[in-house]
Amino acid sequence: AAMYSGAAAGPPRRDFISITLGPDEAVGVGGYNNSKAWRRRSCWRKWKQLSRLQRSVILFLFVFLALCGVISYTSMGEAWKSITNKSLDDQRTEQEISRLKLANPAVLPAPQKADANHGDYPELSLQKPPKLPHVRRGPSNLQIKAPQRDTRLKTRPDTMRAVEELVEVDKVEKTEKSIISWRGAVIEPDQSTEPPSNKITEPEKPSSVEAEDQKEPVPINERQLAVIEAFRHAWKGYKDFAWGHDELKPLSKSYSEWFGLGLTLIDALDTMWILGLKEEFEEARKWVANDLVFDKNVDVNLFESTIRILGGLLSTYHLSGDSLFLEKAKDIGNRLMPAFKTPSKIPYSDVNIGRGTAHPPRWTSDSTVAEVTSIQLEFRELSRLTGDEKFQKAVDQVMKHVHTLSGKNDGLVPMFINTNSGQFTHLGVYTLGARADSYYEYLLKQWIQGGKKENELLEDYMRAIEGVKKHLLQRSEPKKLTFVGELAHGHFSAKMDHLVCFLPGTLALGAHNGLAADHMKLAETLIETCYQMYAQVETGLSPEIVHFNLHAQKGHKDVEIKPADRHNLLRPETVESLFYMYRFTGDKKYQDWGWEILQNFNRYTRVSTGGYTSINNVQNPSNPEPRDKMESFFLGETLKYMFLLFSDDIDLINLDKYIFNTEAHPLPIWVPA
Ligand code: DMJ
Repeated sequence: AAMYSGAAAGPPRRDFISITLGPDEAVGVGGYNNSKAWRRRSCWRKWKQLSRLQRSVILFLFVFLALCGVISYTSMGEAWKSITNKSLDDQRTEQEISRLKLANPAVLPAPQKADANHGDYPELSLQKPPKLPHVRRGPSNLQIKAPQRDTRLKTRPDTMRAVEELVEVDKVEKTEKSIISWRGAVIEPDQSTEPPSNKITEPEKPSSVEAEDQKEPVPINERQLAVIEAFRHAWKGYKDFAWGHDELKPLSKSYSEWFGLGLTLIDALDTMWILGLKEEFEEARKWVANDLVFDKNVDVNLFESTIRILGGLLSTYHLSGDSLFLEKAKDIGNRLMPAFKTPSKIPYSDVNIGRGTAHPPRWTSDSTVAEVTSIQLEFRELSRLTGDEKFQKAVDQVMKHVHTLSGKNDGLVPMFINTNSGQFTHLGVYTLGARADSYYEYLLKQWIQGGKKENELLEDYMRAIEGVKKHLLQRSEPKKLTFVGELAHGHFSAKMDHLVCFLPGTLALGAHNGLAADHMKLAETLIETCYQMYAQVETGLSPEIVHFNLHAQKGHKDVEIKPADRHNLLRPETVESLFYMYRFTGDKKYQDWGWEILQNFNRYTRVSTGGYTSINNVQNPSNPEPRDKMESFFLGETLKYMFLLFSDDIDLINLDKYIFNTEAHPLPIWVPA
């Protein structure tokens, strides 16, 4: 057998070293002995048989090959090492880049130490006003981008055609540019919103921001595009005829003033941010920076200005990271504080924000229960951001006081409370509609905002829902729709305000947060009822109030409408609940119902020259009798909830991280899930 290349049996040639095996050693000849000892001995014998020269050459070759091996191993190793190092360096750079990307989003500064313990309520996680750059956005590749396609929009009465056109444009543009990154909209509250106590006991959670940031952006769909189109149409009217004023009067091409504070503009700020309307947002921001002045001799309603103005500024601050909005929020928050200077600490309904005086309405010293108990999310957040606990103290005191009051009926509250005595007045009337509605909503939402620790709030909420079940639920005929009626001095009334349609969404939110599963069941039946309040009406739009039929009558539907109640103010509650229901169930029927409602708003309330109007008669499709007013909540709430309803991106305002105030302004949950 050849030992070295080129070696063959036969006499050695000069330039070859060959080993010739004797016939007795050839495999297969004689007996085959392949034992290790035999092989070792046999090799040694061969080696001995070699000439000196042959042995030296073999040894030389051995050493030579060994040296080559060592040299080439070292140089390969170096090359390998540098390749590996380079890729590690690259990875690090990418991580740094992504960290930098993440540093830009609306990030709150680390919370300060809270030194006060507020009884049953969680400690304030106070924060110093952050030092933030003027306007902070995600890095260019992540920045929220106003869809270019919008500039090509044409204003057409027929929304479907407009949508088709949009979709066509979208299809073309999808090939031209990257999809808008909604993660890039930085809709992400900072993890550092946790109260300090939690910071100490709980380790920093792995940054979900980082993980989510790497998610594929969810593209905007056709229905969302239709919402953007509707918003831009509404905004056009506001901009052309009511810029800087409270509300647009789209038919008379003018405006109405309530507080004289640019209510629609402020209410719509975070909607523009969420919809990605960057240009509009920037323009509105300029107005806030240059023209929004709170030092005005004007009476404002404490509740309305809290939920719309304070709430709107706080949420816009969180989404954009722009400190301008926090400064403005502090300003209005401070100016509203005189409302709490009452004998009972139950605030007055009205405050003069220029003079620093407050008063109840002229005819009474009562305040509305829903109003004094639905300002808490905003004032508590203001305390957390400013480090000034006075805001939270004032509103927590109201809740604690209401918690102890008598006059409730299985958790259901009357509609009025006296600012002198602190007692409920007009006892015996219980509703989940006007004047009581958001009391129930804010019990649950404060509990969630504060990290589910404030037991009194939860107790009051759970008891109230039991009260609703016991006293206010009935079923209509013929469709057997479950609805929430009213109780007046022991008498049940089958009347339900459209306002009550916030309830399915709130119940679903509670169930999502671990409360009774039957709350979700109830939510499902109630949202069906709210939808029927639209579907059973000629225009497909709900009236302000309906009365349900308790007895089947030939030719009668479940829903009856009184002449005085047949207006529609472009309210959000049903769409709001549809949004929650879709988020928590994924059932597309909720999106379809919302889509029907949007189309009917476009059919009956859209004004061709810009804007949408409330209408007087939802029962008359040929003349719905436009009222000539676009409420600020149409932009602040209705269109925002529509856009969120149609989205399949659960991180577009993640409900485990944000809590919506009653005007649809998202505020961070202090201890996000
Ligand atoms: C809004 O101002 C708020 O949603 C409030 O809670 C009820 N009324 C309007 C919308 O209908």
